[in-house]
Amino acid sequence: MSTLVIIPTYDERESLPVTLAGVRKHAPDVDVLVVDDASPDGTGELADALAAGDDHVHVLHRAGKGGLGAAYVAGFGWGLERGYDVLVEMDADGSHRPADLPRLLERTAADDAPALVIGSRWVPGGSVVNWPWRRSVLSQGGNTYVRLALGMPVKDATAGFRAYPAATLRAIDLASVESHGYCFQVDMTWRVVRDGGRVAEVPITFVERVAGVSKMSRAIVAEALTKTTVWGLTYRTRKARDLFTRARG
Ligand SMILES: Nc1nc2c(ncn2[C@@H]2O[C@H](COP(=O)(O)OP(=O)(O)OP(=O)(O)O)[C@@H](O)[C@H]2O)c(=O)[nH]1
Ligand SMILES: [Mg+2]
Repeated sequence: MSTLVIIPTYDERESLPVTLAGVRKHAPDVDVLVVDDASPDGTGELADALAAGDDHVHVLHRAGKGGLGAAYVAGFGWGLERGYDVLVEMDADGSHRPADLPRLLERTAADDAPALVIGSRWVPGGSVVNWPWRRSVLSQGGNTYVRLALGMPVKDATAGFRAYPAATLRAIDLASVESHGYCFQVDMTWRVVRDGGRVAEVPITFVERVAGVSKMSRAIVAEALTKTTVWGLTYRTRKARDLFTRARG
């Protein structure tokens, strides 16, 4: 089975080489695609230099900062065109441990493989290292809200370490995915669940970045909150309307 690990980067000069080396060590057979949005700190050029010395590493350059979601959609397109069987999302900043990657891939390769495998912080066995309590509360509170608003049985829908069988991504109209930050992860999860896809959560240890700057912002949290609420209300209204129509008809 051929696997592509997609790593979006924006100013990750310090972290990227460490993450890349970790992936190559723990999953030597997989290919890696770095999707760089013209990082001002030169991460794109660094990625090119690393790719020049390793056939398993590729780089996709984009013109400017377009958000995590757009970077992944471009990376998915690149990977699907080339026929990869499994496409993995992974941060460059060290938060997603390459050591956890083989367990994620194992679950994806199983006979009864689900439509999506999430590396989850909020299932038994999962954890977060070095987060201030505020970040923890935000993530757990956000995920509880997502679960209730969308009625989706997923503990960590905002998680960014995940593996998709190609068939799952082919069934999604990727061009219509407009979400940017964490919201992109919720959006994708919701699309899988709405289409009847099964989601599995594998516990991971999430480690707060030690170098570089977080791209998390108030705008990203607001986007996730607003869109989740709208999706939940739209879905419930539609379901209620269907029930009503059926009862009358
Ligand atoms: N190509 C691209 N990558 C991005 C963009 N925004 C964030 N990233 C990358 O996406 C990954 C996750 O971003 P982070 O800054 O770690 O954001 P986060 O993980 O939500 O926030 P923290 O938990 O605070 O680290 C990192 O590898 C970033 O470099 C973007 O606009 N374009
Ligand atoms: Mg991060």
